[in-house]
Amino acid sequence: AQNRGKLFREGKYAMFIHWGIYSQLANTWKGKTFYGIGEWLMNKSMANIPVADYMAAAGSFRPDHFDAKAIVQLAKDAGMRYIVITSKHHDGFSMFHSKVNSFNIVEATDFKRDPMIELAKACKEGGIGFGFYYSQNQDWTYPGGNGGPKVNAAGQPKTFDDYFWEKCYPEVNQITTEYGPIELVWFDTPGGMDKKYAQKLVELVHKNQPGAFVSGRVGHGLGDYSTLGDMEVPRQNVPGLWEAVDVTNDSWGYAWYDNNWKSAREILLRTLSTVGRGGTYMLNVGPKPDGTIPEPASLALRGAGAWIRKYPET
Ligand code: JFZ
Repeated sequence: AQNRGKLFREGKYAMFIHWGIYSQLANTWKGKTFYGIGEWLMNKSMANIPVADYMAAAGSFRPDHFDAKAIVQLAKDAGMRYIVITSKHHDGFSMFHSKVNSFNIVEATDFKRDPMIELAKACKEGGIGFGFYYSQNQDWTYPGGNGGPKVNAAGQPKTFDDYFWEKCYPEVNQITTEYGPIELVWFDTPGGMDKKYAQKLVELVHKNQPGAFVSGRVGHGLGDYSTLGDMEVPRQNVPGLWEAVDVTNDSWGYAWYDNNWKSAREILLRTLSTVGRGGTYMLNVGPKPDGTIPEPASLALRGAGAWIRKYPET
């Protein structure tokens, strides 16, 4: 479609949000702090949390101060044109009211709200775009997902194909039909996922959302654009349609000790370094356990935004 990925192509600057149960845990488990990217906390490489224990931790997820309008206002003040948020990360927790996975924010927490409905609505009202991150290959809690249990609760073997058709495909169908028009689906870490699965996802997104892009990390060269390595800001020109993804501090998901905040000036320079070379810059914020954006991040975003918004596109 001619208008596919309009805001990606024209907007040039987006907010990325990594938010999940891991935000609540903030890189601690059983009183111990782990150092690394927060959304990987349960992984073997970090706290190595058993699936049942991690799933039980959803019960304490209570981001009561989550305010979709405030986040949209922040993105607008920053000069950003759309927001992309984790609908499901590698931990398999659905941050929306999933129809196929009860390990979701409405059914497995006391919070009970579907924040994606709130955010989609706030973006629409605020006149900015919206999109979803979805971890299609890695799923560490659903039987058959890459990195997940190999058997179900009844001890029966489960394959990737089972995971794909029972969870991944229906969830991607849901996020591309129930939250209004979206800008893109940001798939990630394709690993060894078979091409036939990537093809199914690309077809599904393009069918349900003719205006939406599919990120390059769907794999097999099937995406609509490419993404540089994480936190990499180019110092040379890069060909094609591409983006750089970056963080306001060091971790995507909230980590309590991570105070390595970029200044407004650094954010501005990194935005210019990307946009000036023809790319789109997507910059991450990680909500705190209460659901609000850390103050140093919002200060820096607004500082850079004050300059960016002085020069509106004509
Ligand atoms: C992935 C995720 O594993 C991570 O948790 C986060 O969501 C990030 C945005 O994406 O990590 C990657 C994926 C690709 C590269 C590096 C880290 N890469 O291509 O350099």
